[in-house]
Amino acid sequence: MGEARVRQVEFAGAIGASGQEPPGRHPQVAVAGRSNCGKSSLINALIGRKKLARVSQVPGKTREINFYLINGEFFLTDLPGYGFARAPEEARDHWRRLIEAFLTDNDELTGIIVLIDARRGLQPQDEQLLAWLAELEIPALFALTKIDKLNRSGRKRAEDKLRADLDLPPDQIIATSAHSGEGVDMLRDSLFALVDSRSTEAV
Ligand SMILES: Nc1nc2c(ncn2[C@@H]2O[C@H](COP(=O)(O)OP(=O)(O)OP(=O)(O)O)[C@@H](O)[C@H]2O)c(=O)[nH]1
Ligand SMILES: [Mg+2]
Repeated sequence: MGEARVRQVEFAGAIGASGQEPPGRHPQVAVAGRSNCGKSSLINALIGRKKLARVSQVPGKTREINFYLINGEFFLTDLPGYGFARAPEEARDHWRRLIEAFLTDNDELTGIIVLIDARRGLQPQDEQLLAWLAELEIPALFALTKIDKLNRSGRKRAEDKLRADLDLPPDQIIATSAHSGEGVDMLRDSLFALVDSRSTEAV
C-alpha cells in the first residue's frame, strides 16, 4: 500500500449543475452528509489545511461539488449538504439532481465517506443517500463527526446507535473530530486504502 500521506493538494474546480464534467480524470472519493455535519472541516483536517474547503457559518450554503486534487492522483470531493430544514423545495431538487447525476455512471467514483453528526445520529434525510449507495454498489466509509462535543457515555451511545442503525461491524465506523484531530489519521488511512484498492483492481 502507498504511504497514506497528503503531500500536495490543490483546488481543481467545481460542478454547479448536473451534466457538467469533473475537472479531470482521476479516481474520486466524495465526502457526503447533512448540511452542517462538518464535511468541509473534516476535509481540511484530512488534507492538513486550515481553510482550503470553505467552512460555513450559514448551513446549506455550499451548492457546488468541489474537487480537491490530492498528490496529483485522486480527487477528494466535497458534496453539498442535504437535509437543511429551511431549504426550499427548489434547493432540494437541485441537490437531488446534482448528486444523483454525480453518483450515477461515474466510473471514477471509488467510494464515499458518509459523515454523521455524532450528536444527531442517522436522520431520515440520510436515507436517500444510503439508498443510492446500496443500489449503485458504491463502497462507503462511515464516520461520526464532532465527537469532541460528547462526553464518554454520550459518545458510546452514539457509536452503538450508528452501528445498530447501519448494521455494520464496529471497526467500520470512525469517530472523528476536526477540532481535536481525533480519528483523522485513521480516516485518512482508510481513505488511502480505498484509493489503493481501486488502482490494484484496475491492473
Ligand atoms: N465542535 C466541533 N465543531 C465542528 C467540528 N467540525 C465542524 N464543526 C463546526 O460545525 C459547523 C459546520 O462545519 P462545516 O465544516 O462547514 O460543515 P459542512 O458539513 O461542510 O456544512 P455545509 O457545507 O453547509 O453543508 C462550523 O461551525 C464548524 O466550526 C468538530 O469536529 N467539532
Ligand atoms: Mg461544506
